[in-house]
Amino acid sequence: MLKFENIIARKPCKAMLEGISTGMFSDDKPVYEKAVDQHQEYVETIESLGVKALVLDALEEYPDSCFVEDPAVVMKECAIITNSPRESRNGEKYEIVPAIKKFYADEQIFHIAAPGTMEGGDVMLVEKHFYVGLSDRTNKEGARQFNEIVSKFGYTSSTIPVTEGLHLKDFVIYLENNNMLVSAKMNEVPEFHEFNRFVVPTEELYAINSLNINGTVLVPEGYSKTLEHIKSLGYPVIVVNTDEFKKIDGSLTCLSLRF
Ligand code: CIR
Repeated sequence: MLKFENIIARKPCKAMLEGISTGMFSDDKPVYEKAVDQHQEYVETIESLGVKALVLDALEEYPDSCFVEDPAVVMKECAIITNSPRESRNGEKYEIVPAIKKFYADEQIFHIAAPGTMEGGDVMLVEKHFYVGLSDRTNKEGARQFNEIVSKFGYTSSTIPVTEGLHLKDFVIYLENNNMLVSAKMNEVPEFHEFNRFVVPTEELYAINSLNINGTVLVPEGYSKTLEHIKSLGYPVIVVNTDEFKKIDGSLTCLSLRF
């Protein structure tokens, strides 16, 4: 099992009201003050599981900058700075570097370069294999460069088309111990058939993006069927309210880099 010692998070900014939204989960605007409280609760919950948190200051220039999972992909051996194709998010890749440099030496830091694009929400690690979603945010060239980098460290990777919405991890999550949460569509993907899959009911789609932190699974508030399933697999669970982030398509994994 992956053992995380650190997370990097970034406080939400007031400009999050202008964050990008597909309307996939809600048409409402987030309430900044509530988001601040929810963010703090998220960080404290992860800290309560024995993980150290580096919490970065809010960045008003980038409405979606609290979603630090997207501008970088981190693992024990290296960090990869990604390259968002969305103009309002692309500059986050520069802003995350100082935090990354606190943990990684220069020779451990790599970059996805144009014409390659990628966001971390499309990258899912299963043991030593990365599944990389090909989406509106991550293209084939980005996935090719990613493969070249991670293969230096003994990882493999393959691509999975994302056709339902934003990122791969909105539709499939690996919970460890061979367990996966999937959408009905991801349930059909042959690469995932070797896993013990739970098809999350359509009305609970947001709960796919649950997050295993060192054996305990954080589950978004309000999704009883998925919660009961995760409990039945034997995981201790903690329910976390991320409703304000959900309004701009942000879920649990998006709010941290974990390593
Ligand atoms: C965006 O559309 O970029 C943000 N509003 C949401 C990003 C969510 N990130 C993630 O799932 N990793």
